[in-house]
Amino acid sequence: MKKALITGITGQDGSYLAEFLLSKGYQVFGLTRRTSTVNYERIKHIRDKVTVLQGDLLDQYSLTQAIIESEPDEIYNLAAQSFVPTSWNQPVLTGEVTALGVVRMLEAIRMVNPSKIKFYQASSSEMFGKVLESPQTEKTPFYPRSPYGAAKVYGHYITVNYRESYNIYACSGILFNHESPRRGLEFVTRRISNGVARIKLGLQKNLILGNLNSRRDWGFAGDYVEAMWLMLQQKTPDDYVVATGENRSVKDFVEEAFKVIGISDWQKYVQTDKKLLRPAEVDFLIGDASKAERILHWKPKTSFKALVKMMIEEDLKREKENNKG
Ligand code: NDP
Ligand code: GDR
Repeated sequence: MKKALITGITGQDGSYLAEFLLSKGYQVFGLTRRTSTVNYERIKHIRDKVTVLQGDLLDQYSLTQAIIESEPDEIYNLAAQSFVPTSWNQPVLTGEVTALGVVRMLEAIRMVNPSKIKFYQASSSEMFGKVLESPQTEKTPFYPRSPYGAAKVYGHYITVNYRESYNIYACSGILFNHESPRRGLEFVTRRISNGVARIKLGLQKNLILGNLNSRRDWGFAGDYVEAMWLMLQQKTPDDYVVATGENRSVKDFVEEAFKVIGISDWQKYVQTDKKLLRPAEVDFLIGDASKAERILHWKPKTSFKALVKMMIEEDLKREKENNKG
């Protein structure tokens, strides 16, 4: 039985990856940080099947200890301060967790078992930022536009560097935006799906958003975790872009979401607020995942329309449940 350690198991991707690895017969360990209120909402359905270890990307000793205890074949480093706007409010914390957290994890591997443990780093299309070419590939130069993007660039290069310096099997997955009903409520797609569901149920009148014109390459998180795993099953470690190759604006997402609940004049319900604009924006992202398709035989399975529908339906169910009686 293979063993995997997932940092960020309580997050969106961590929960899907844990499910996926359990279905492949893995013994799954998850690193969670201490909080005053326990936060296992996304993994409550598999809580009895995974072993939770306490640790924090800010704390070197706890990472080393988690590896010694779990003896993993594979480590998926998904933990991060992952919300871009927060990275302007807390740039130092973002650097500590999202950038230096990666090298702490790699150092822990180097200390415990560098020849056995395979490492996956959750890199991001935010590294491309103010894009220098389109579509973006593994060879496109980086131009991050936020403290978060800059931190991910460090995480990416330190992963490549540990592979080249110490021969560690380390991969960086450059994943474009991926969403799901488990997405945090602060991210735009979930803000839209939840807001639209609440409007449908008469619980909310308007949806307030920021920049409606930025464009993203949106996929489904459940599809993307398979690509993470595939990267660690190859003969040699490498870096891969994971994307759908399609891009849409925030406005397109809003329009499609309102369509699901049978509303075509969505403009009546949507307002914009300048406070939600960012100091520097990433206007346009579109990924070229042909390397992942060629080598990993990975392709996205869920269409944009199906993703929006799935998110609205889940939010309708959840809001009905929360507001019954
Ligand atoms: P989430 O924000 O949903 O999850 C982040 C996870 O990191 C949570 O489990 C959180 O724990 C944990 N975490 C945060 N800080 C620490 C810390 N100091 N020590 C230990 N754990 C910590 O992110 P996603 O699941 O969406 O993303 C997973 C990874 O992929 C992230 O690294 C993100 O930056 C990256 N990424 C995501 C993309 C996306 O579109 N979703 C695209 C590209 C990259 P807690 O529950 O306690 O807050
Ligand atoms: P992003 O995701 O910054 O791409 O990072 P987010 O959903 O926050 O923003 C996408 C785009 O939507 C615009 N936008 C809004 N965003 C939010 N959050 N709230 C709003 O009300 C709103 N209105 C418009 C934003 O300006 C932006 O252009 C995500 C995270 O998961 C990162 O961790 C990950 O690395 C990248 O995706 C790839």
